[in-house]
Amino acid sequence: MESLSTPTGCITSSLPEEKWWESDEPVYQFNGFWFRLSYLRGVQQVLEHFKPLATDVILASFPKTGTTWLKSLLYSIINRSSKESLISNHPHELVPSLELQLYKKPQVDTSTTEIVPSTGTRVFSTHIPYQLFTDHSIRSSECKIVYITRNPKDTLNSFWHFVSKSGRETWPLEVAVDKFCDGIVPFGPYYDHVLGYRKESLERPQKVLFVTYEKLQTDTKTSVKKLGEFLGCPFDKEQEVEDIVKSCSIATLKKHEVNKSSDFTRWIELPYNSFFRQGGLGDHKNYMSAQMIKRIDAITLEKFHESGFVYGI
Ligand code: PAP
Repeated sequence: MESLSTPTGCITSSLPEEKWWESDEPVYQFNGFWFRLSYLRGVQQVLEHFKPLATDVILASFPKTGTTWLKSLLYSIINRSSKESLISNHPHELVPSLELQLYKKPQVDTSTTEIVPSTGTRVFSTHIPYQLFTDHSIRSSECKIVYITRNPKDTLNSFWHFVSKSGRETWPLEVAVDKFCDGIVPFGPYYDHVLGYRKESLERPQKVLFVTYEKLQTDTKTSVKKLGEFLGCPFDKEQEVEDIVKSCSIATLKKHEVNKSSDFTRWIELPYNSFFRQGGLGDHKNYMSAQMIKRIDAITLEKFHESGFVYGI
């Protein structure tokens, strides 16, 4: 495993560099995956210093695959009566990202009580690919991991809208498709990211639960019950499940002032409301040409279907 530490402290000088979006900072390739410089430092800190507790729950995902939704669900499942918390806190503040929030600054101490909720179960999120974690991190810990993935075309479509909304120059969809297919997007390649966690979920199903955005959409109640069982906090009242499904729905979350706010968050230079858009299935069809869809499907066939994972087309 390649290390990021260098004597000069210039962590990117030896890493391959690519432009993924003309006006934005480049991405750097580190152990097969691409990162923005502003994320790389946090990633490095997490990989070197994060020591999970056996009781921790880690929400892992590729960007734009349903992280915000699953944050609200996991927080609610673990803490049960969480409606009030969801009204006044953005899901990304209830479940902080290891590399984008907690380890962005050096010398973070994740044992502080500040991030330990009443149940004592800490929930963190990460976009770091499973392949990058060493044996002394989340791999060997007893902690549980819930990974969410989403159809590649909807993932890219959501990512493209998110980037375009950032208010700087637009990211032409043709370029976005090109970069996504080449794997050159932050935390990409998407396909390797998904397959890394999927493999671990097949080998260690007690440790890693693999969830899809589509299943979560089509049968949210069953998915919530399954999450409760996996996390060791099953439901005995149907009403509790229904309440959680409702309070975490995009329609409900979008109504809260904190989630409507156009103020910039403290952890990323984007408004709070940019994490909630349409929240449906198949929206890529409204934006991508038949040729773009065909191109992504061909890669999905090769990377997913040919490895036995029939998903995403
Ligand atoms: P992140 O990786 O930056 O945290 P993430 O939350 O994974 O983003 O993805 C955002 C997508 O989830 C958006 O999808 P869209 O662009 O296709 O609409 C967003 O609308 C959707 N989303 C956010 N909250 C919910 C929710 N409660 N239910 C369903 N989808 C949601």
